[in-house]
This record gives sequence, C-alpha cells and structure tokens, in this order.
Amino acid sequence: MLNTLKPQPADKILALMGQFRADPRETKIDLGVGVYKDATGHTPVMRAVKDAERRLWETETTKTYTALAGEPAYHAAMAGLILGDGLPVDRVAALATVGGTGAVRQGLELIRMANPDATIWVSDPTWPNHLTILSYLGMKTRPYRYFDTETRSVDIAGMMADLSQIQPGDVVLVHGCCHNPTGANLTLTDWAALAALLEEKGAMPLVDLAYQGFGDGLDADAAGTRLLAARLPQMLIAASCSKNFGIYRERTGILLALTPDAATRDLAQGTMAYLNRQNYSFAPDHGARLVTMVLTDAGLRADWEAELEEVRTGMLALREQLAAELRQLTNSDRFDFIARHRGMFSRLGATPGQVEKMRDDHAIYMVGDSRLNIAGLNATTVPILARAIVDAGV
Ligand code: PLP
Ligand code: TYF
Repeated sequence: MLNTLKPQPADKILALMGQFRADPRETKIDLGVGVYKDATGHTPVMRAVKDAERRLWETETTKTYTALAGEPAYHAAMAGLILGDGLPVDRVAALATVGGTGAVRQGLELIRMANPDATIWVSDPTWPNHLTILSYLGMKTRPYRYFDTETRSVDIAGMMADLSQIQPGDVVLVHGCCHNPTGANLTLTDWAALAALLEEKGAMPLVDLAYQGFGDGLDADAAGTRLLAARLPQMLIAASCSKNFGIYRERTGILLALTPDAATRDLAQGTMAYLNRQNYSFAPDHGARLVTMVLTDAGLRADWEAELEEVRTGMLALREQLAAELRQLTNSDRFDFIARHRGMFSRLGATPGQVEKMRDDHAIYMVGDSRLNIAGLNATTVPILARAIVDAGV
C-alpha cells in the first residue's frame, strides 16, 4: 500500500540548509533559513529563557498533562504581549499550539469548520508553508498583490484593489510584521485602510505574527494587529514564540480568536480545544511554561526585553551597513530599501541566475527568490556580500 505514495516536493528553504552544510568552502555565508544568529554565527539560548529553565528544573514537581487548550496563564501572558493593555479579555479564546505553524494550521482548520467555502487571500509572495498547508487542507486560496518589485516596498494600491473583491466570510491572511519573505511592511495608515475594507466587506483577518520584537520593537510590531483588534468584531491571530524567545525546537505558539461576544468566545474556545484533541491532544508545554515565566516575572521580562532589543538593533545596524556599502559601490541609492525593510528578511530582487552566481562564485547562500536573512551577516561579511551583489549584476 505504501508504495502508492507519491513523492512530495522538498521544502526549498530547508533543502538549502543541507546544501550549505555540504559546501566545503571555509568562507561560506548562510543567509538562508530564518533563524537568528549572532555575529559568531551562533543561535544562543536567551539569558532569561535559560534562567527560567533553571528555575523550572528546581521547582517543577510533575509533568502530568496540562489543559487541552494549554495553560490559562500562558494564554493570558501571550494575549497581553500581543494585544496590549486594551485587551478585551471576555472576547478572546486561546489555544496553545505546536509552534506558530501549528497556530496557522489550527486557525485555518477553525475557519474551514466555520465556513468551508471561505476563500483565503494570501499576499504574493508569502511564506511557502502558508500555500502548502492551504492546498493540503483543500481550501480556496487567492493571491493579493503585495510587493512592488521596482521600489521593493508594499504595493498598497495593488493590494487594496485586489482585496476589493473579497466576499463576506472570506479571510485575509496578513503578516503582522517583518513580512516573510520580502521584509516590506504595512504602515499604520495601510493597516487602517485594511481594517476599513474588512469591516465594509464583512471579511476576517488571520494575522500571522512570527517576529514580534524583530522589527521596530515589541509594541510597534503589534500595532497593526492591535489596530485590527480595536476596529473589527472578529479576527484570528497565529503567533510564534520561536524567534522572539529563541525557542525554535520547543515548538511554542498560540492561536488567539477575537470574537464578537462572550457566547461566541465560548463556542470558539470549545472548538479550538476540539481541534487540538483531533490533531495531537496536548500541545508541548515546556516552551509555553518558559514563556509564561519570562513574561510574568519582572526581572526575567526586563532581561528578555533587553536581549531582544540587542538582537533587533543588531539586525538594524547590519541593514544600515549593507545599504551604505552598496550606496558606495554602486554610487546610487537603489539598495536603500534594505535599510527600510524590517525583520530578518529582505527580498533583494535578484534573478535566480544571479542568486546561483553568488552561491557558485562567493559561497553566499540565499533562498532562490533572493530572500536573504540579515542575521546571517556580521560586520566583516557585509562588505563581502555587497561586493558579490554588485559582481552578480543585481
Ligand atoms: N509564520 C511565518 C511567516 C514564519 O516565517 C514562521 C517561521 O518561522 C512561522 C509562521 C512559524 O514558525 P514556527 O512554527 O517555527 O513557530
Ligand atoms: O522562512 C523561514 O526560513 C522560517 C523557518 O518549513 C522555516 O520561517 C522554514 C521552513 C519551514 C519551517 C520553518
């Protein structure tokens, strides 16, 4: 029976990790997978997370099951981090998930249960896993214009024009901040226009928030999400703790559902717990517990925020350096978009041939669509990349 299986296409980003490892050149530079790395190329365990782990080891007396939807303390801490002070507690349902990917998956399954005919509108381009999960679930999908390949910024006019076709009951999947793969993000004015459109059309947003704290800061990165939450009766938020807590392999995420009233909240909460039970029963607890400890202990939280801020400003400095280097080499400002982008990624706008050339000639690995991970650089490798970009004729 199993011999009837059809081979599935590999994940290009993960495949690139393997190619990089296999490259014997000592000067190789990994700008592929979206994992934060410090200047030495190491992905550290954050200080506050390590402290929380120590405390947990000392105090944890049982590892019996938690609640099916996850611990209420985790829900509250994460809802506070994402939605801020004005949190409408009685309208929020929450579900601990297997990473941010699990939150996206459960969110889409929840939508499918509520409205199997919903069309899910996705940015063009978007994180490839959005498309493969949607296809796997058999959900209707349509792209909306997002990236202006000339300016390398958001094509807001194109986006709004495409989304003017959304129907009541449709869902718009938006990246909360630090858009993957482009690095180009909505302004608050854009978010307000999106909120007005969704309200007018009776459509719902699903916000994928995987990089809160990596762009303009913890609150600024959630500002668009909070604006939607303040203006719309309902929305879904799929958030990841992988990046901002550096706990990738712990698989920690959350799905939040903002509902019009407490009765719908209860309905959504019950259905979300049902979805966990059908898919894997309980989500992993270790990462969620660490996150809860860090967010609710003043000392741990201050230390976490400080370290996250170092990570964020470090990436911004690399962006500035790369843009400056390219300004000098090309005697133009056409790469200044790199300094305007936010998060780990920028889409350079190179052709697949140019990406290949940078890999062959300089051992620089970026994703085939010319997405580069800024955190894969350091002050020494920035000039090497800038030279390679110019050499490749980008
Ligand atoms: N959404 C986006 C846009 C991402 O880039 C990622 C990956 O890092 C995720 C969701 C989910 O990440 P994870 O499942 O590792 O928490
Ligand atoms: O886009 C990235 O690089 C990150 C990490 O199947 C990632 O989101 C990449 C591929 C994948 C899961 C996570």
